[in-house]
Formats: sequence, structure tokens, C-alpha cells
Amino acid sequence: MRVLVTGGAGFIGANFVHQSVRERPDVRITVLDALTYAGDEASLAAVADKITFVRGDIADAELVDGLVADADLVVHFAAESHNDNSLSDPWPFVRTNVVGTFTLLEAVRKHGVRYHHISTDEVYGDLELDDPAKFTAETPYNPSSPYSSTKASSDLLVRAWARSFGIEATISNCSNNYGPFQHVEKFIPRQVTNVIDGVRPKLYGTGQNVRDWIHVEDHNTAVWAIIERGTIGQTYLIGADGEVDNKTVVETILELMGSEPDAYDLVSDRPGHDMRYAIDAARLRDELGWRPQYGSFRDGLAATIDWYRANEAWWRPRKDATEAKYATLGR
Ligand code: NAD
Ligand code: TDX
Repeated sequence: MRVLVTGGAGFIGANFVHQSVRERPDVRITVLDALTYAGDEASLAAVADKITFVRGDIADAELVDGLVADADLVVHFAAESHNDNSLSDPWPFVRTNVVGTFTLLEAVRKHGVRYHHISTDEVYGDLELDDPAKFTAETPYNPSSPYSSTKASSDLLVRAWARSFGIEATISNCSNNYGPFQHVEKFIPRQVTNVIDGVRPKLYGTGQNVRDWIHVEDHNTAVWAIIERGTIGQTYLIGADGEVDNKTVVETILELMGSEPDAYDLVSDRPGHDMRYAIDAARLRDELGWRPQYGSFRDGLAATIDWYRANEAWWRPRKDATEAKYATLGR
């Protein structure tokens, strides 16, 4: 099977490529990635001789048309992915997440290629802390940020292309991922690398916000379950019952790294900051028989900390510029 992976030099896409090369000898992978500030070819160094890498933009219709024509499956990870950036400069989010997805959908429609769309639970907005509810595929869309609204827009394009043009598509909306190769702008890698550098972690607001953490390997096994056994036209929510508030995450990182658990700073809150995300993954578990392999968030976090300790050469080049950007926001 020939698979076109967009965004394969980013965090989740690179882990998807590694997992696929490791576990699926029948798959031939081409990565299409623009190598924005978030992409890093070094994340694919270990599999470079087993894949084809194309540097390019998903909004480049001619390039995309040619690559999709040569694929049996498109798995679309490429996106502008960071909420804080979307508040500072929304345009790249509209361009990549909306126009880029449109460009892929048009190529998929023309060439009749199977398409899997990677999205986020943030399209559903947020939940109150004391609400027993979780997101399901029936929860109304209610995105809060430029990032999540452009992801919601892209999901709606996929649904329309499936209904009106009959493209063979599935969608997955996953909760917060953690694991190797995640950019140091994101919450967990930022705090882990801060502690390595002797800098106190930075918690937005009061740290009560809850995220539903899933290990990136579990996200990607779920994506393969949907590709192989999912119903065309269906949306699947991916989550591993990993709700933890941000304060507890920071305290656990500090404890696992041998620091005092209160050695962090509260900083100004993110505007429009979603309070809580929580996923009901019943459809994925019941219909597709998927189960997460990373049962303990604490153990997964400890392994992730070890990875950042062992791979400083990978993250170090991006650390200073990332912190300089945060400094301008007072965060
Ligand atoms: P990331 O920012 O680490 O990687 C994004 C990749 O896309 C980068 O390699 C970048 O170079 C590439 N890219 C950006 N614009 C491009 C363009 N115009 N053309 C081609 N390539 C381009 O993101 P991530 O965290 O790996 O997220 C991957 C996908 O998963 C996104 O669609 C995101 O919305 C979704 N998602 C992420 C999470 C999470 O917790 N990180 C959770 C749920 C869903
Ligand atoms: O320094 C920080 N301090 C802090 O308290 C940072 C960077 C974040 N936070 C908080 C904000 C969030 O409540 O931690 C939580 C997680 O923040 P991010 O890593 O920025 O993730 P989030 O905004 O929840 O979005 C992530 O999950 C859904 C991904 O970035 C998205 O791509 C995905 O769709």
C-alpha cells in the first residue's frame, strides 16, 4: 500500500511514520511536509532510507495532485497546531488548516483515493470542571480559538466532500498527545526542558485546566485501526481516559525529575483558555476493538522525560527561540 503522510516531520506524523515502518512492512510511505518552524527532518533520520521525503506545501495544488495520484491512502496530519501561535497570528492557520485541507480533498476527489483526516477534540469547545459529560461524535462543534476553529472548518470540509462527492473518508478527533519528538513550545516538553535548564515551569492561570492525555503511540494505533476497520464517512473520537489538571502534570514532572513539586511559577493566562477536554472513545473501543497500550500516564511521562534527557541535540536548537516568543507574551 502506498501511503502519503502529510506533516510527517511533525510530532504525531513522525511517530506515525516510525510506527508504520516498524510494524507494517507492506506500507510504502511518502511524507509531504513544508518543514515549517514545527517540522524537523531529523525526526525522520532513523527511517530516512525507508521512506520518500518531499518538502512542499499542502496548499500547492499541482504538487499535491501529483503525489495523491500516486497514493492508495492519504493520512493528513499537517497543520498549524499551536493555540498560542494562533492567537498571535491566525493567518497561517487559515491557510494551512483550511486551504491546505481543501487542496488535499480536491486531489483525493479527482483520483478516488482513500483519505483519513487527523483532527482534535478542541473542535467541541470545552467542558466545565464539574460536568460529568465527555465529548462524543454527536457533541456540537463549538471551537474557541483560531486554531480550533480552523481545525473545525477542515473537519466540516471533509464531511461535505464525503456527502456531496462521495470521497472515501474517515475523521478522528484525538485528545492531547504526549511523547517523543513533540516541539518544545507544547506544555509537557516545555516544562521538561525548562527543568533540565534549571528554569521554573510556567503554569497558565491557576493550573486548574484539565487535558485528557494520550500517548502518541496509542493515538497512532487508533489511526491504523480506523484506516483498516473503520466505517467510511464515520467520525471516531480517540482518547485513553487520561484526564489530569495542568497543576498535577507540572507537579508530577517536577517530582519525577527530582525537584520540589512546588518549584513552578503561575503566569498570565491564555486568552479564551479552554477549561477541560474529555473524550468518550466508546465507538473506537466497542466497534473497532482498539485498546491503549500506555495504561499509566505517570509511566508514560517518566519515559518521555527520559527521551528529552537523552535527545537534547534534537530539541536544543529550538529552545531559545521558543522561550523568546513566550517572553513577548509574558508567559
Ligand atoms: P506539529 O506542529 O508538531 O506538526 C505539524 C507538521 O505539519 C510539521 O511538520 C509542519 O512542518 C507541517 N506543516 C505545517 N504546515 C504545512 C503545510 N502548509 N504544508 C505541509 N506541511 C505543513 O503538529 P502535531 O502536534 O504533530 O499535530 C499533527 C496533527 O494532529 C494536526 O492536524 C493536529 O491538529 C492534530 N492533533 C494534535 C494533537 C496534539 O496533542 N498535538 C491532538 C489532537 C490532534
Ligand atoms: O507553558 C505552558 N503552560 C501551560 O499551563 C503551556 C505551553 C501550556 N499550558 C497549558 C495550556 C493548556 O491548558 O497546558 C495545557 C496544554 O497546552 P498545549 O500544550 O499548548 O496544548 P493545548 O492548547 O491543550 O492543545 C493541544 O492539544 C490539542 C495541541 O497543541 C493541539 O494541537 C491539539 O489539537
